[in-house]
Amino acid sequence: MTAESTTLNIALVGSPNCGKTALFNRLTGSRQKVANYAGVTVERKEGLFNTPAGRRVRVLDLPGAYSLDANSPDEAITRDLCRGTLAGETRPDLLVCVVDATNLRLHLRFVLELRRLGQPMVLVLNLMDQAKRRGILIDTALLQQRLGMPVIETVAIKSGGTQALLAALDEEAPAPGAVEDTDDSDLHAQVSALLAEAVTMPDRTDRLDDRLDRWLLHPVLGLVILAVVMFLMFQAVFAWAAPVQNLFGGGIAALGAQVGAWLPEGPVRSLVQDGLFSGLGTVMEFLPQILLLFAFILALEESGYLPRAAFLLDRPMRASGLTGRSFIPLLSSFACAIPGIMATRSIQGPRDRLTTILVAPLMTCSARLPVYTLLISAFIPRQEVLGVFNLQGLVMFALYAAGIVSALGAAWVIKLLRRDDGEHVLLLELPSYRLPQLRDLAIGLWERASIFLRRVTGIILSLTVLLWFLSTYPGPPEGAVGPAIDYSLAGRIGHWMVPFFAPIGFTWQICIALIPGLAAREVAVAALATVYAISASGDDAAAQALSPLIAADWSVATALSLLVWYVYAPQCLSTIAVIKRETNSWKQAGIATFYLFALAYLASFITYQTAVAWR
Ligand SMILES: Nc1nc2c(ncn2[C@@H]2O[C@H](COP(=O)(O)OP(=O)(O)OP(=O)(O)O)[C@@H](O)[C@H]2O)c(=O)[nH]1
Ligand SMILES: [Mg+2]
Repeated sequence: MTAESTTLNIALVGSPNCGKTALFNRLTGSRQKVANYAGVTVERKEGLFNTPAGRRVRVLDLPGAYSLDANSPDEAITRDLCRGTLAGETRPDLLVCVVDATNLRLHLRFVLELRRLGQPMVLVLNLMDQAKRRGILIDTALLQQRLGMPVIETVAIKSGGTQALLAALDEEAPAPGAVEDTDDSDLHAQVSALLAEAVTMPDRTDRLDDRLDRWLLHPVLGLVILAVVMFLMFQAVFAWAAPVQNLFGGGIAALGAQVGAWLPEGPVRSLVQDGLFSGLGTVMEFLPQILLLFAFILALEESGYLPRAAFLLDRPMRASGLTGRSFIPLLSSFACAIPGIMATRSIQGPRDRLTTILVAPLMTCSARLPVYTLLISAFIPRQEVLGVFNLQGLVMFALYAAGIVSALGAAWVIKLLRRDDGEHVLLLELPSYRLPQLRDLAIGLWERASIFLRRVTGIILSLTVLLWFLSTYPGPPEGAVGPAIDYSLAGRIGHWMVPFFAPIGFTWQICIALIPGLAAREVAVAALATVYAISASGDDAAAQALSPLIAADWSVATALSLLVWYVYAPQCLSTIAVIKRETNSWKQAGIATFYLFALAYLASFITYQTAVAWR
């Protein structure tokens, strides 16, 4: 039998945050999400690669688990795969058991537990660079002998850091049962014995991590620092991105005017100018801002700070019926609720998990940024507050805060309505602090930018063109007075929706924009731009920027009401679909849709009526 003739099936198993996904990416050249906290991977991922000797290997990346007693849905995948009971998967030929070499005391226990399964295994000591830097000495030969399996050192983040593993895969896999473990003494005792023999820890205990934690985990100071970090993030997204964004927007508008002037008058020109440049261009402008937000989130994810923030927030969050465990899923929801909702798979308690899923859409996702930014720049004066802050940035922060506070409130209500299934103590592994690598950040941002561009050129483009079509046809009848769009299908739908939305101050143009906004929130902005550009083209042939148009057309009360609407509105069908999938229940998806919609209407109503009465 030659090495090429069969595919070797291997699975990467081990405790959370030991670098399994980093190894997987290095081996297969893929770009699965890697971050410095436990529970990043929640689904199995499959990849293929060839060893230097030409052996074909199929590798599974699995969610991290501390033991085979799974508590959460993601850990159950790992448990079932190792036991060979996972639907649609055969038992792997070789378990590649990965551990964090700086954290052997915690991670070796799982290795010993896995060894009892009696399957062919190799042990991979990852993060060897960190272990060496800290002066941790590991006698791998001795470890190999005591464990009865090959022990390999890797550095998953370095190119060539997996050579030893690749070489090991080229050797014949050990026969099943060869490493059968008969020692049934306490696993903890076994780990201690192994460590005493094979590992020498450095004497120096005062590490940078501990010194940092003294500040960052301080019950009062820690919370203050967390608030400052979050605040800086939002202020930056608004204040720092603005110049780049204006430049970018200006470029798109200038290009639109050029192309428009070059095209002959008629429907094609209207489509290109009103649909593509006004509609899509308005969304494109937000790329710098969205990337800045992601840069912040990515840097936080790699730094190791997030689990600490979760730890700090555990107590305050318990007051509302959540725990610190929900923090990371909720923070991811700032990017998009979909990965946030999927990240809840690492939450143990089913009730905690459901609550987190139901409130995740209240976190302000990046698709809402265009809507917020547009309205804020049109209606909120650019003023300095207290010399350092910018009023527009403050309003943005307030909108994010409103989302967070509402999420906590909603969780509190859900807690009242549902019986608790017991308390869950927060057990979190605090990873080492790490300076985010520029290269990783760049890759992460590139991924984000391409997702955004794919959205823009896919769903947003098609909906914008569709909306342009509906807003243009049918054309006005002979001798019609008033803007042509009033006679179009979209215009009629908008007018037909107005009575329902008038109490919250929405104009018919807003009503039109709400519909395509269901598919992707950014489309609401593109839709408004298209509708206004078409409405304006009668008297003002050159397509205008949206912001001055709405500033002239809407009252401040309407603008505020729309801002508040977007804090709550469940206007994203994909989110509802993911809630259905993750809870496996139409009822929960229905509850989420209904309560978010009701909250949105109520909050907008209060805002609009108060703002009108105020003036
Ligand atoms: N210095 C160093 N960092 C590493 C190494 N391998 C992984 N990392 C970092 O360790 C962190 C965790 O890596 P992941 O690959 O996401 O860990 P995982 O085991 O897949 O984690 P879960 O999916 O949560 O189970 C990330 O911040 C990586 O950049 C390594 O060999 N050296
Ligand atoms: Mg992973």
